[in-house]
Amino acid sequence: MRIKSIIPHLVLAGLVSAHTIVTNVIIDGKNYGYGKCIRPYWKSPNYPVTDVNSPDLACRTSNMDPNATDICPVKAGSKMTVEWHRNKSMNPDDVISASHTGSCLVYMAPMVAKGQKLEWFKIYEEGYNKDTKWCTDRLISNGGLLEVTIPGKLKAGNYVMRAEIIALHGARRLGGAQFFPNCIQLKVEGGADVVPDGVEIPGYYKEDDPGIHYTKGADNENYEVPGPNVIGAEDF
Ligand SMILES: *[C@@H]1O[C@H](CO)[C@@H](O)[C@H](O)[C@H]1NC(C)=O
Ligand SMILES: *[C@@H]1O[C@H](CO)[C@@H](O)[C@H](O)[C@H]1NC(C)=O
Ligand SMILES: [Cu+2]
Repeated sequence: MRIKSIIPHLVLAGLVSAHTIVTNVIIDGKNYGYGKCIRPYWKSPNYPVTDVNSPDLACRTSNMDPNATDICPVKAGSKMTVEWHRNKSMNPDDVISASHTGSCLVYMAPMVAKGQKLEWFKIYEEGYNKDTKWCTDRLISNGGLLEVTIPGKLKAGNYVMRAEIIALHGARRLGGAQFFPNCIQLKVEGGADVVPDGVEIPGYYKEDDPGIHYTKGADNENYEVPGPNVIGAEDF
């Protein structure tokens, strides 16, 4: 039983092209290009994190020094685009394997020095919708582009944005969900004085959360995206 459940994962892990990263951001009409303002990738950039307690669940990197990465400016209340692809070719047809269906989540946290705790609040989530199906399905048909709005009342300053895909194709097995987070460094301009409370990642996710240990099927419309609630309208 155990061997049977492990083999499909190894087979999938071998298909590196099946996986995904945030390759670039587009802010205020400017495409910053591959890797710009994104915390350094792993050696195999598009591999998933599978251990919810791994420090890599934060940003899929071991380099959490803010000074290792540029910071891109963005206006509070504006929309920006986070782009997902399998690799730096950034081919619109190459977003993530169609088999890797799952949810999309976007968090932000005030930027802190290396070694200090990032406190993540959630600004966006998308699970399953009966018309557009899984968030990953919509992303694939959208060429990898995910649009998010920076809360309009956010206090100006430096933030880390954590954009994440949780692929659920293996999630019926405990520990089988695949996490694809990447972190974008942003300088938020304008705004007001709100800094929502946040949670710790790793820490908040448990491997048996209903949105993480999940069997896809007839009940997909009731799938609950894991993590804290998206921050309320009063913060937008
Ligand atoms: C990106 O992935 C595609 C499809 O898997 C592959 O054909 C291409 O060579 C890869 N490009 C790079 C730069 O790794
Ligand atoms: C980043 O660089 C600035 C200026 O050189 C320095 O003051 C700060 O301590 C550095 N931060 C970290 C986390 O190393
Ligand atoms: Cu995979």
